[in-house]
Amino acid sequence: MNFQKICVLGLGYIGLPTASTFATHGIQVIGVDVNRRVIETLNNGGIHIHEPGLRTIVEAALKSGNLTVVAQPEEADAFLIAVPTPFYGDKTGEFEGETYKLADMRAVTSAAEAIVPYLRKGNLVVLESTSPPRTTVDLVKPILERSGLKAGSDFHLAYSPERVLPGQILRELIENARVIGGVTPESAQAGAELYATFVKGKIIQTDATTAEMVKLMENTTRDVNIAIANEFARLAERFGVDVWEAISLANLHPRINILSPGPGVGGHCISVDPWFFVETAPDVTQLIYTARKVNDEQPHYVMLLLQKALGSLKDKKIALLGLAYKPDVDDLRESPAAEVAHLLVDAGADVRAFEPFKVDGLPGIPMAATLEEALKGADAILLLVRHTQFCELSASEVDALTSARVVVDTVNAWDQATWQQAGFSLFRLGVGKSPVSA
Ligand code: SAJ
Repeated sequence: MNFQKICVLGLGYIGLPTASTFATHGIQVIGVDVNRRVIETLNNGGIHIHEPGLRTIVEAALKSGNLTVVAQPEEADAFLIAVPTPFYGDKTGEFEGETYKLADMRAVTSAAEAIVPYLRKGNLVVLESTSPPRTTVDLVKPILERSGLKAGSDFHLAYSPERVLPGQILRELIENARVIGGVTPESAQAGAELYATFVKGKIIQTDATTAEMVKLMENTTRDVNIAIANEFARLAERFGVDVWEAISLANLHPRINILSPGPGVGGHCISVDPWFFVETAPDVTQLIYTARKVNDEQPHYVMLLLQKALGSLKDKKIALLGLAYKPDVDDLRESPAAEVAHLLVDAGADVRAFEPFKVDGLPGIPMAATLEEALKGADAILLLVRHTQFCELSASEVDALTSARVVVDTVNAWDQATWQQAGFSLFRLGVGKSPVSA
């Protein structure tokens, strides 16, 4: 197929990099967003998303005239849907007494509806939003067929999961392997031809529901593997073992790769996607459900660890280091560190959080503008994110800035012996040998 003009619906973390990359590869791209502020920001030369290199490519795409940002779709050769699929905050499902979260598919529904008036014979529509299995055939296809055209014969329809890592999006968009699942083999072929515009990784064709499952399976596997690491941490504390040492020894086995325990699982993918399986098949997803629960409980577990180290939390001054959902990013969405902060505030602790990548932090969490400010006068230091700059802090440097003697490290950043020598009691998550068991 010959693609000269495409329409990308949703200019968020995935849609904007994708639209800009197509535009800088010579395709005319109509970028559509329902949020007027997003459109204004982009058209005024600004950017609403932090991602290394994104500003440069968006500027280049706009300057070339290949990218235009508007509120409504128009006729095009292909339509890409890259809108968010979060879960509902207030609606849950229930299976045998256990509640689970429900995907909010309203943005996908409206994006598909917005395409209908512009859909023409021979067009291609690709859904990229992470979605529950069968969304392409059971939700998107019937909406698009309201146009009077039939998917698979009059127009092509495919699902292609986005698998890029935040922080590496622009590189991975081009280099990663890309799966395209069509409602027919011809639809998959049309999708493969579109992405071949810039994808250098392998492009693999399959059916739409397989492609949807692939994405959910990747992130669910990661979630379950982190859950078992978190459970190993609890076991190690019980048995007087250092889980970090045990994991590194187990990982010497050629077929074992245990992930890292920590304060929980955050971000808008791994802590969300497994629910899409649970929601659509609660009777066969006990393991996935339990893993989600283990990871969601982890912030509470960290609070208990701090409580064990410190006694009561009431009015204790806690210097909380890191609020981001993972190391060296400024993204605080679904962050377990932020969840810990909220739990501590609710428990009456006097929290001062320092997040070097976003010093403004989040509403409801008292913030310190600098590390010095957070540490000064603290009763305890709680390390929640493995930011490089925190890993590089030495015990003596910290000693000079604080009167706190209790330090809790949830991410294995600091060496027990060095910190003990500097006069701190260092408690580490998953370490039964630490002062926790003394
Ligand atoms: N985490 C741990 N222990 C670990 C690894 C991670 O507790 O050993 C935590 C992190 O701190 C973080 C959360 O898990 O809170 C998720 O971080 P991540 O780096 O595993 O994943 P994301 O959400 O940044 O990106 C993932 C990636 N998926 C996989 O690695 C399978 C990425 O490729 C996907 O594109 C992305 O989800 C997505 O958009 O779905």
